[in-house]
Amino acid sequence: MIDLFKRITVVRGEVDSLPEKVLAFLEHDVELCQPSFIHICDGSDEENRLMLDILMADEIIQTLPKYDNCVLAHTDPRDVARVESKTFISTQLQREAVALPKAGVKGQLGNWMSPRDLETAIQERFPGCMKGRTMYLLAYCMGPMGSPLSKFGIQVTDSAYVVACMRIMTRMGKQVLDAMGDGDFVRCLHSVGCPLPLKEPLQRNWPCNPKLTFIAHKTATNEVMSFGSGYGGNSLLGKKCFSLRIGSAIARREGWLAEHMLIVGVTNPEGVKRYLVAAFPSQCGKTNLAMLTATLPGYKVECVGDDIAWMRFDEKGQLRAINPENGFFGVCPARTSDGGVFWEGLEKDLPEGVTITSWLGEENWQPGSDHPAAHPNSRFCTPAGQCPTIDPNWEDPAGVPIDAIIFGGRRPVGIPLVYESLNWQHGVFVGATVSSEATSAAEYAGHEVMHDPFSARPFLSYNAGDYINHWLEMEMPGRRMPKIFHVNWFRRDSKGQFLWPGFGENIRVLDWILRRCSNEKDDIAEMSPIGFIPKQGSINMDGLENPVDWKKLFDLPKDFWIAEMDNIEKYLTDQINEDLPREMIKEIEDLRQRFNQF
Ligand code: TSX
Ligand code: MN
Repeated sequence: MIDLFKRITVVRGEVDSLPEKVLAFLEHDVELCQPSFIHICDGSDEENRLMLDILMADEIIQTLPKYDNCVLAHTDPRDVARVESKTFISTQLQREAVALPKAGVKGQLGNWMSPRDLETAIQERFPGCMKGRTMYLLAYCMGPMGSPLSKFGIQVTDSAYVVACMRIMTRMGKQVLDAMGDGDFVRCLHSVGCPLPLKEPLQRNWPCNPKLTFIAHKTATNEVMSFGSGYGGNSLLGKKCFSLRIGSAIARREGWLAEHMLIVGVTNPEGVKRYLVAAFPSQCGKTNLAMLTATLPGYKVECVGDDIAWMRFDEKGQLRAINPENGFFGVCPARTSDGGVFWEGLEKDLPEGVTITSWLGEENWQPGSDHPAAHPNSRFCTPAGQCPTIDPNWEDPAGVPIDAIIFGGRRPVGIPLVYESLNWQHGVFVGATVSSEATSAAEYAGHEVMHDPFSARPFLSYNAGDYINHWLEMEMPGRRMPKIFHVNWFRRDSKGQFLWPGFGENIRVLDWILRRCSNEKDDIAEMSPIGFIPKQGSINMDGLENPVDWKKLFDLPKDFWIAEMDNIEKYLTDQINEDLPREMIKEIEDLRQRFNQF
């Protein structure tokens, strides 16, 4: 046995029984972080109870007695979101990681760090960072166990909160170590960055280190290093770090797609079921769409995933998708005095006499207060299998067949409810030019429309020009290319009123989209400069509470679009410059041409 472990108490599991490569990884990180204890996670219920007991004792979580097996954690108010400015991709050459912007332009498509600077950053943070704490080692699988599309990861962390959440968000435990054998895995190191004894008192008992927070990815070697934050997006490394950033780098090498997309199955009244994926920037209600309750009779929407899709063409040329995750990490609530949860909009449903405690701990928070009860980025974490509308095929190792890809954004003006791209290349252009009113899930504020190519801007791990190229290269003879659409639930009239009721009524748009994918003989679309748009009356509007103004929903104001095209061209050429595939320049030219003739 290695000397290193003699000085450290292994409180659970046996380091000797670990696969050789896992042991080498553990050894390296033990030497670096110097924990006092080691715990090899087995993923059992008993272990989970132990994690929750530890978190209760540390007063990090409290139970919510109104529900079974449900706990609430309040974080340090400084640790509530992903931190894009502190998220880095490290590669030998800068241009591998980020596109070279035009001279004098600040790049917005990711932060690069040189291997030397990364080493310095690591040495400034990790040595001794787990002193006095337990290092947990957890083996996990992204994707259904046994699926050829799944991938393994190992995360070491000093947070019991992370262990408990990773057990929900991934397939985690001993069965994964057994299945992995001496196979490959993504190496993930996480520390909250608060060695014991503490140098500063904790805020709300939540260990974190906001000053030194930093998340780095070595895409060439499948490694993630995250320091200083316990917030899910920064600490549950299977999700954004592995499934999107490392995942898309692997996908590029291996010829598949790792995308920031929900996956749903839609069944129509004839019983025909089709699957689609959709990408939206933050604050567009992606999880709401993934868990849609259809208002049209006879339609059913079932959820495969709400955040990430791993997609590959099979040997028959059919695109198939898996959800690499095992849980949902959704936006939610504040606590009520009866041990339940509350979120903005549920004021009317509060039982008599029940009061709300805000996320900052103020009791008797009142609806209508000048600040919200829940932090706008507060989250729940729950197993996907518990979703009432989970798709029966959600864990199919082969993945589900995908017929349509939807992009979308929150666009108050100019962009119609739905349109279909003219072909694959035009669809890639539609994805590359996604924009949306700004987000609160990251550190931005305000309401300007921001570009978010493929809704993946915060998750890009290689040059955006190469990313677009990779999408273009998906099209090959013998492949049945899915149709690509764009939707906008958020168009407003001149008085600021939403033109589309949204939510469950969006099934009407999904129905139109899937009819377009079914070679239906009915002629339901017509050509426009931006692509195919629905023929008037071709979207089922039966039973809508209020009539919709078709003309305003589908109008293509020429002045808006001329400005939009200038804006798109400037953004793509400013940001991606020499690395922009010429196909995108061609698409802008063709779009201008089509508007000229319009
Ligand atoms: O999630 C939303 N979706 C997708 C649902 C499947 N939201 C909420 C966004 C915040 C995350 C929406 N908000 C949607 C939508 O389709 N549409 C809107 C805008 C809207 C808001 C309120 C109304 C209508 C539209 N109310 C009435 O029409 C009465
Ligand atoms: Mn997401």
